[in-house]
Amino acid sequence: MKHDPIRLQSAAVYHIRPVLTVPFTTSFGTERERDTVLVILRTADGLEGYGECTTSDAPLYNEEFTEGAIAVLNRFLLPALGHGVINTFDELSQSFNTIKGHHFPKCAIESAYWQIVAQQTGTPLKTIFGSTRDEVMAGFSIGAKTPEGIFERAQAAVTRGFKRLKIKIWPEMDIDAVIGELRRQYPDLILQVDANASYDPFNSTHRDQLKALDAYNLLLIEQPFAYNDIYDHARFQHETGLKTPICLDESIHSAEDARRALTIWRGFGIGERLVINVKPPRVGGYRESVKIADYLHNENALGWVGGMLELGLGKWLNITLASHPAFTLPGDHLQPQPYYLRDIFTPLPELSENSTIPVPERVKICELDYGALDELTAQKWEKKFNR
Ligand code: OSB
Ligand code: MG
Repeated sequence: MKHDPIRLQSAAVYHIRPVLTVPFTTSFGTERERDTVLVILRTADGLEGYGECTTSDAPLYNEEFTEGAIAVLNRFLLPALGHGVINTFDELSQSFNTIKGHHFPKCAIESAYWQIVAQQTGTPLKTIFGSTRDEVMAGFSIGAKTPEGIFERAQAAVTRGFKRLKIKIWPEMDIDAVIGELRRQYPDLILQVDANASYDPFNSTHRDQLKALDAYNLLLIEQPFAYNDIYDHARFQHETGLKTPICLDESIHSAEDARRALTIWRGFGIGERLVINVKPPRVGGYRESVKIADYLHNENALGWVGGMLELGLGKWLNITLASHPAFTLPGDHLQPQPYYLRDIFTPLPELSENSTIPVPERVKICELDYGALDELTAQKWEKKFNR
């Protein structure tokens, strides 16, 4: 995407604490209030771009966490922008090249960059991302602790029109009492589960529990094993003959990882039973996400866009990315109620007919409510670029 040089005037980092309307439980814990980061880039000619760094207060999903991300932003990523002139995407990306990992804060800066490019060139992000569809399928990721909580949220979602639900699972859960019961209550619903790395591929009880999931006609089983494993996932599927596709979330950090995974699954002759969950923060940005999408599309492999409990902005960007032709499965874009008591972005996505969301064509994807931002801000840092 060609654009005039972007001349940054300042970059601001906000440590924010948005409060979830409903607590979110996964195999690694429960979150009520998020402890996360917003980045704002401002240009000399008055454009603003925003970026969510969707880390949490503790490194429980993967290695990244909020204080670490803030340190990396202030000490390494923003200083790597030098005098704040960005001529091309490649230039931005190269300035981060030597800084290993820390994909969440890199993604936040890239998010802000693309919004500035969109406004400067008058191009919708949908066009920039190479997306084609006008609407995307949305599902709801249920993070409830108890079976009653899961049934209650499932009922609310089905009533609201959701056609796809994702349920968090872990080894101590009575799977038949929860997943089996949901399947019996809703025979036609698209159902999938997410274990967030809570099973052990060498534990025979765990193996039997996972194999038993084949009985419930699930769309996929997300990340049963270690957050940094690819191979053991594939080998388990091959050895047990598990029919339900395995979806990798935590362990995919790049297009290279997606290629490695598909190569391993194909090596076992089970390529059609691999699914890739793409999350821009985890892979270090939107350009890398599109690269994965292009790869999956070329290889005829399955993918979808996951979520990290984003605020309005991150959800709009995920929805826009999800309209890429590679992403044929529903994404974690919405809940039956708003995610947050107070969001800092407007408008927020909403569910339309058939469990879909229209993909925005606007050049400015959403507005930032500075009043709300102030209220949620714990601490703020600002860097001025001097030329
Ligand atoms: O594993 O997909 C996950 C939220 C936080 C961390 C990890 C995950 C999730 C979700 C929520 O499942 C998806 C959403 O944003 O609705
Ligand atoms: Mg997941």
